[in-house]
Amino acid sequence: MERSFVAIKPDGVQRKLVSEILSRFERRGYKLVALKMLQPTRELLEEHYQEIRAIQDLKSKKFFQDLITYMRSGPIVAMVWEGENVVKQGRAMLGATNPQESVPGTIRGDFTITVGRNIAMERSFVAIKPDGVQRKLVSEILTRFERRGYKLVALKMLQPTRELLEEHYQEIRAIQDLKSKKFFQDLITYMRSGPIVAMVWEGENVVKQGRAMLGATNPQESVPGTIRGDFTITVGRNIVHGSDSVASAQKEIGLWFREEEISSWDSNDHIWLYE
Ligand code: IDP
Ligand code: MG
Repeated sequence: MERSFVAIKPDGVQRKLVSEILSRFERRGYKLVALKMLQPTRELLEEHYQEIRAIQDLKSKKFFQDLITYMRSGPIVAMVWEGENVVKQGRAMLGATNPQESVPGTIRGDFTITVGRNIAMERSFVAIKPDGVQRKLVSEILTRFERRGYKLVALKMLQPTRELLEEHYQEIRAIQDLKSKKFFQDLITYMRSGPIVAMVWEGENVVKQGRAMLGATNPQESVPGTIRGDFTITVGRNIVHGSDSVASAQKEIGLWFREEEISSWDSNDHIWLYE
């Protein structure tokens, strides 16, 4: 049996993710052997991060000081978990250090956006297709974008016209025209079979990361932890749409929403999501 030290940093506590993170280790089957909330001293943190300090000393002290300030910005929750291979598996459960590289299903992949600065905000058009609404997955899909930290700036339920959908899928129509019209007509019929929930989400790199959260177009290739990998079986019923580039996001947002339907607001967790 091995033990690992795991700590929920000040942003995790501020964002009310203590229970979520505890639950992930518990349900995996690891045994909790120590737990306390504390506000660490500077000395403790300098000792804890001494290897990072050693490297940083060579270049700049700024990064290290920012790290200490961040770690002292509120209480943390320190834990020791015990179990077979818990050090390596615990790291796997956390996900990559950089949330932009953390995959859905990991703690960082599900709840964090950035390690960086100078963030360029982006918007993506995301839609819950008629099968997603029918299958009562509206709240589940909203939850996944909210918990990641993205900001909802537009939302409406609507039944799209044929004209809107033909415009939305015009690239697919262009390709399909060359072979058969059948697939395109089926797609339009499917997309008109019930109401859709259309949304605009804002945040760092939300177009690319939103696609990663949806999973592959074909559910047979979507991995567990993604929306399609968790809830769908076949490509013709894949429950969600997400813009595939910043350019198509712009086009799609303009198509589905009027300017006044997009809300500009400050999210109060911004300072806990972005450095
Ligand atoms: P995307 O939605 O992941 O961006 P696109 O290639 O843009 O994927 O295709 C648009 C939508 O058309 C898909 O989400 C899916 O609903 C549908 N679709 C794509 N390929 C097929 C197929 O081979 N059979 C049935 N439906 C498909
Ligand atoms: Mg597409």
